[in-house]
Amino acid sequence: MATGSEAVLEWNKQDKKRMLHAVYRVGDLDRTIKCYTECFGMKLLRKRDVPAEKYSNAFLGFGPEDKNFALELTYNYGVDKYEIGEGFGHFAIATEDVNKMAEAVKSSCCCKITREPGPVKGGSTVIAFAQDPDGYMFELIQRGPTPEPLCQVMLRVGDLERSITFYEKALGMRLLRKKDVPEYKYTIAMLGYDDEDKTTVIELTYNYGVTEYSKGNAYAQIAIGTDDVYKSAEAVDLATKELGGKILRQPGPLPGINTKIASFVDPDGWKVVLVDYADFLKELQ
Ligand SMILES: N[C@@H](CCC(=O)N[C@@H](CS)C(=O)NCC(=O)O)C(=O)O
Repeated sequence: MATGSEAVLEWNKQDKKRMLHAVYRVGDLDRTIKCYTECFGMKLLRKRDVPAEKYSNAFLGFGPEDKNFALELTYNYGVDKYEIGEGFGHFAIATEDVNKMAEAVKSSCCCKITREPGPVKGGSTVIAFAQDPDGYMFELIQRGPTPEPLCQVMLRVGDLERSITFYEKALGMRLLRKKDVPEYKYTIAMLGYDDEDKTTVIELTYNYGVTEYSKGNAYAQIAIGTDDVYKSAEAVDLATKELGGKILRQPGPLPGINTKIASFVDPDGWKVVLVDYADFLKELQ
C-alpha cells in the first residue's frame, strides 16, 4: 500500500496532463502574428483584449487548442520592448523541409535566419534557427509529418539531474531522451507526456559549468492542463520541498472566471501554471 506522498506521486504520473501553451510578452501583437503566420505557417487561433487590465492576448499554433500546444502572446499597452535574458532558449518547430521554411523566413520582413539550415553540430538532424522581431529564437527541425509541429520549449537549467527529478515528480513527466554532447560542452534532456515526435516537450539544456542564467522579463511561463489542480499541487509541494522551487499560487479558482489554477516556479525559477483541464475546455468555448 502506497504511503501518502508515494500515492500523490503515483497519482501524478497517472493524471492526464497536457502541455497547453507557453505565455510570453511581445512589443507589437500584429507584427508577431504576421511573422508567425507568414514565416512558420501558424494559425491565429484567438485574440482577446482586456482593456480593464491594459493588455491583449493572441493565441497562435498549428491546430485547435483542445489538441495542440499554442503560443499565448501578451501585449501590455504601451510596452514595446522586453529583455529576453540568457536562460530562455527557444521554441521549436518541426517541419518536413527546413530549407523551405528558412526561405519563407528570409522573404518575410519581420523575422530573420540566424543559423542556416544544416546538420546540428555534433549530430545529423537538419536544423536552422530563426529570430522573431522581439528576439525570441525558433529552432526549425527537419522531421517527418507530425501531429504537433510546435514541438519544444527549450529552457536552460543549472543542474540537469535536479531538474529531471523535479519535472518527473512535480509534473509527472517522463524523461524521454537525454543526450550529452561533450564536444560542445552541453547535455540536453527531453521531458514530456508522449513521444517527442507526437507532442510538445520541454527540452532542458545544461551547459557545462553554468549554474545560473538571467531571465529577463519577456518569457513568462508554461501552462499545463491537469484533471485535479489540488492533487497536482500536492505533488509540486513534495517536489519543491525536496529539490527547490516554490509554490506561487495555492490551488483554487481564479476570481471572475472561476478556472481553477495553481502556479509554481521550478528550482531554476521557471514558472509553470497548472490549469484545471475541464475549466480550460469551458474557457475555449
Ligand atoms: N550552448 C547551447 C547548448 C545547446 C545546443 O547547442 N543545442 C543545439 C540544438 S540541440 C544547438 O543549438 N546547436 C547549434 C547548431 O547546431 O548550430 C545553448 O545553451 O543553447
